[in-house]
Amino acid sequence: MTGAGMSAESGIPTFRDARTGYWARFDPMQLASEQGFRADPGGVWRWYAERRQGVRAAQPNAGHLALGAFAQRHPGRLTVITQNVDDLHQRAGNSDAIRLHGDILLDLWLDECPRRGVGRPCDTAWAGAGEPPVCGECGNRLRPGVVWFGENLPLAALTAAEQAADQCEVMLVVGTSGAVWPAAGLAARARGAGAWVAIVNPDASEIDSDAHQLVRGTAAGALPALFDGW
Ligand code: BV8
Repeated sequence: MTGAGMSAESGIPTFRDARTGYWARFDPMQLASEQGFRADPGGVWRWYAERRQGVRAAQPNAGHLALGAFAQRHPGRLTVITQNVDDLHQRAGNSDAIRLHGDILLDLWLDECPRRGVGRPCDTAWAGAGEPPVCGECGNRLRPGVVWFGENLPLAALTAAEQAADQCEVMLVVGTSGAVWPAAGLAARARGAGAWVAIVNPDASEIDSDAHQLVRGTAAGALPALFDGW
């Protein structure tokens, strides 16, 4: 189960790392929420556009590649659950990674199309510079395909993640502060179901007590060593 720290060595800022994290520069509850978007669609859209640029420029790091290589060597033995909205696990070979918080590179319509069934559904007609595209007919806006604070996680993804936590023998929790729920509850769920849980993180997290073993290392440093030879 991975968090933002998994992509830190690919140059994608973590949320809470005080030195570079988004939390340090923006109010995430303001920006990563539906009310924040409705209050300032252009400002939130530009924040995501900047992040999308960073994701597209990033490359999977040695940690992503170690997980991808293991999955190729042992089909069906590794399930990746990620809180991350980038595509680095997928580009490293874990194409079936469970996305708990969606996909930053995807666009969705903000509202149900009022004309569904009576005409062509919403069609992006125009977008002012730095503004989210808008349907010229009904004013519906596009929004990033991520799960915002206060929004439910996709049921299929959450169910698949819970099943993996219930059935796995080992859960590695990599690069998460354990601050965001319900993802943060998956380590305790796996431990409660009998799994051996290890946390890979250079710093303490809010869920360290759920682990049998703490690996004080980074994703790109520790994962290749952990998976070497398997
Ligand atoms: C929901 C997409 C029903 C958007 C994100 C229970 C208790 C308290 C609060 C709640 C609760 N249940 C629900 C809530 C409310 C809320 C929540 O959890 N709030 C928290 C902040 C208190 N949860 C929700 O709203 C969720 N929805 O539950 O729906 C509901 C609805 C309303 C009310 C109740 C229930 C939706 C949550 C999803 C939010 N969307 N992302 C976007 O990206 O813009 S979350 C966002 O944070 C990212 O996905 C990120 O991945 C995620 C979690 O953070 P981390 O991944 O852990 O990243 P962080 O920066 O925190 O930590 C990085 C870690 O990496 C650090 O520990 C660092 O030491 C380490 N690290 C650094 N470098 C490295 C490293 N590790 C390894 N290697 C390195 N090199």
